[in-house]
Amino acid sequence: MLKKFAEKLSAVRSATILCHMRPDGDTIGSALALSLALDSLGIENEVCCESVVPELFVNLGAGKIRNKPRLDSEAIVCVDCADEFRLGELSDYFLKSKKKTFNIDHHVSNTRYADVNYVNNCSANCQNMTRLFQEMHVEITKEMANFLMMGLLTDSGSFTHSDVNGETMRVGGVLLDAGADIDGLTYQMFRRQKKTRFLLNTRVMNKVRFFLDDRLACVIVMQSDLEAVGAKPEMTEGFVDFPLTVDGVEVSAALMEVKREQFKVSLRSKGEVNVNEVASSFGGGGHVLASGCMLFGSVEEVLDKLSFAVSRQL
Ligand SMILES: [Mn+2]
Repeated sequence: MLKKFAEKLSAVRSATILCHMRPDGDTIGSALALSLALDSLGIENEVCCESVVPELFVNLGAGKIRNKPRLDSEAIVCVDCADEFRLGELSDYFLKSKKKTFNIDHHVSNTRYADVNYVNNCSANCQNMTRLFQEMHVEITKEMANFLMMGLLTDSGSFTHSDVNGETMRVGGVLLDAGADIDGLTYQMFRRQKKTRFLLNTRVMNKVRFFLDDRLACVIVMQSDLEAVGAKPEMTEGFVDFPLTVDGVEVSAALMEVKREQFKVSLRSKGEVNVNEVASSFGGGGHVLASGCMLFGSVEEVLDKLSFAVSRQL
């Protein structure tokens, strides 16, 4: 199946590579490595994503990603994208095009929406990309290895998630042999932050509230907290994970004041509580272990609603 995919992709003269909306390291890494692979085969290409690419990835080489396709290409290749609607604004472009379409992905839920599909459930789509390049007899350069490792580190939680297996490590080995700088990437991706984010973190972690016999922990970020240290809302990314490390805490919530009496709530669970159910009861949703919703009212009202909803799942 990968062989067929490789043969058909090698035969196109030009391609538009599409990332999913709100891109992560896996879709970006897959797309940029593929772009270089196609370059080496003399296949003209471009990489597009409907969303603004996070600064972190721009610093790691994602600056060439466009919002809209410009190339009159023969094919479209979607990477790390379970269905065409994950393309966001670009799903229209995909659905209306008469081009030959390709889909290479690792999600179990993938709907095989393209003309040519390669879906293999594994830790990260960059794993599939690595095997694809080998199948296409493309040499994996150091630059490509770094993009692929970026995806692997992102989706495997730096090789710590439960779906990591021997094959994940073997692909990791291929990329290290090709020159991937795992140390440098880890630093850039996970070990550095702006001083304002650090100050915001220490400030809000000082005020974490515990409920339900310490089984629910809530981080609360008010607009006034952001103003006090000069931080931006997106800097709260990852805050919700920290209280979950506390022994006994089953659910961690991060409440972000969007405006007066409106909070964006992120939820994480250790496993006992299905936070998708909690979020759904407020019109939100997500996954069993990670989800989100919007809540309205004063902080105390929102905390009340939330702890009641969690208590019903405990
Ligand atoms: Mn992925």
